Amino acid sequence: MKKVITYGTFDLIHRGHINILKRAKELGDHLTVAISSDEFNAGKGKKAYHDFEHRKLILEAIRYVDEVIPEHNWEQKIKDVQEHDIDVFVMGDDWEGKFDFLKDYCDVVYLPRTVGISTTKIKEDLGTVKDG
Ligand code: C2G
Repeated sequence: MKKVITYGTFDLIHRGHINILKRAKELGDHLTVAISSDEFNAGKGKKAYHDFEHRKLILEAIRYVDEVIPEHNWEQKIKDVQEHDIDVFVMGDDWEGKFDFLKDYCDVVYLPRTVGISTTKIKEDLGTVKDG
């Protein structure tokens, strides 16, 4: 079984998230999503609208997602790849090159971002405060 993993906040789920989850799943047979904890998000300077449990609930309902695990820090990726027997690591290409250190442990694939949509754009369009 070919296992794929991807990481993210996945707040206010939109077609950009769905596209990358769909395409990540197409690269294997099983997709694990590591979803950022609220504390880790604070470290990324992000405040998600939906808290961790709510974002996890939504991700688990998406047909392309087989397993959801928490992302607590930047350092856990190698351990996650080893412990979950991951073959392919996938991220949007806004992260191009940032996770190449994982090439010693699995395939690393950066996929083009979906243009024209983002959680920040949704918040701005709704007139809530921009969260950076
Ligand atoms: N994404 C995309 N197209 C968009 C928006 C997001 O392809 N229009 C992708 C991002 O490239 C990322 C995933 O969707 O691969 C999740 O995006 P975010 O929830 O914004 O996650 P991020 O803040 O990039 O956190 O350790 C990695 C971090 O947790 C990634």
